[in-house]
Amino acid sequence: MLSEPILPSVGDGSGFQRDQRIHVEELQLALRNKALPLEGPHYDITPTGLHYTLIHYDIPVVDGTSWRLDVGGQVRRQLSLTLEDLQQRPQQTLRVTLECAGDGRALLHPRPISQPWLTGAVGTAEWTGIPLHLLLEETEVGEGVTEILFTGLDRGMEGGVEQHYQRSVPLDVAQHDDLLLAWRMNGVPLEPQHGFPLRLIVPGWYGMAQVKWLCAITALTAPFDGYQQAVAYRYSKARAEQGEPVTLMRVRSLLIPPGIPDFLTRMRVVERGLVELRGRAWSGRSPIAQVEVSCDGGGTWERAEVGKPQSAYSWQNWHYRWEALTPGTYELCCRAQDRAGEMQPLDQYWTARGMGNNAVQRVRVVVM
Ligand SMILES: Nc1nc2c(c(=O)[nH]1)N[C@H]1C(S)=C(S)[C@@H](COP(=O)(O)O)O[C@H]1N2
Ligand SMILES: [Mo]
Repeated sequence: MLSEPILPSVGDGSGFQRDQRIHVEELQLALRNKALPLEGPHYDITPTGLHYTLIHYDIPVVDGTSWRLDVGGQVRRQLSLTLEDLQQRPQQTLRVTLECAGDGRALLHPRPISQPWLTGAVGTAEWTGIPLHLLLEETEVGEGVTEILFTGLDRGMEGGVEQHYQRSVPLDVAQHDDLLLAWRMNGVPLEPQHGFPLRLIVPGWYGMAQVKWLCAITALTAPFDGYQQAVAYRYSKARAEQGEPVTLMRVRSLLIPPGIPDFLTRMRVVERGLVELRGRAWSGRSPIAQVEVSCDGGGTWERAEVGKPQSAYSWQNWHYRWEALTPGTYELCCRAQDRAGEMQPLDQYWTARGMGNNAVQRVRVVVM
């Protein structure tokens, strides 16, 4: 049972509903799971301390020397590997943008109650580890295997179900060259909150697939129907409806708020003149085709300059010169379109669990 909502939200100056009250439990989650600050997209690679985090239960305390990864299920050769065993195998480093599927949830009206992300449940890091397909080849996945299941050490209750955090990916996805079992983030061992000692990286997919604190990999011959797969990460119009599974990141962009902020409201104050607007855009399906900027809340749009992809899986930068010549109040927006033709909507993308809301970001600015 949730407590009575007691805290009126004051908004972040970006369209957050002022009339909706938040529950203390949402605040509690928000303080455990932090977002990338909106100035964070200045960095190509997000400094680890600024990378968003999402942890369903508790961060497990893991002793790296006694830890093992068990690979089993429908396989020819079962494996039980130490971290050293894994590190002696071939390694690969990939720059990957991760985003939580619930990013933008707290901007929804009505607001689904869960981790109340506004914007910024996103970050980009360099992940180093062993390509998953090498381990699958070594263990020899057996006949009839359709999915590979990943189990985290963390345990908790969710929707009344006691569980380890678990997710599966279809076999053909698991066999892709670029999935990693990563033990390094930005050149150093994973920090506890990011999955020490080992996590899965599934480039292009939303965060829920990137299982942290991995302890087991299991080859399955039937669809995994655990909570995080069959219930939690679904697109549906009602909680009772199962809906479609959440997979690849939907197209999205962020704008770094210009000028200086007001402490409480985060309203921006900008000096009159030419203002260089910058931001990032990404999509799990394809590179970005274009980014547009609006200075009047989405009424009129102009093309921004989009930078080249720095890797197949990392966000792209964009910039736009805004001629802020007339004092007044403005609402800045940016919207990206990917090469698959998907474009961010002006209106919210509402689903019962608040997944994949990629509506355009809004930044209120006063030009002095
Ligand atoms: N074992 C485990 N893995 C997990 C989670 C978790 O709670 N437990 N959260 C997932 C979700 S929902 C997201 S968005 C990403 C966040 O990864 P990060 O905290 O490293 O940014 O981890 C995923 N992997
Ligand atoms: Mo997430």
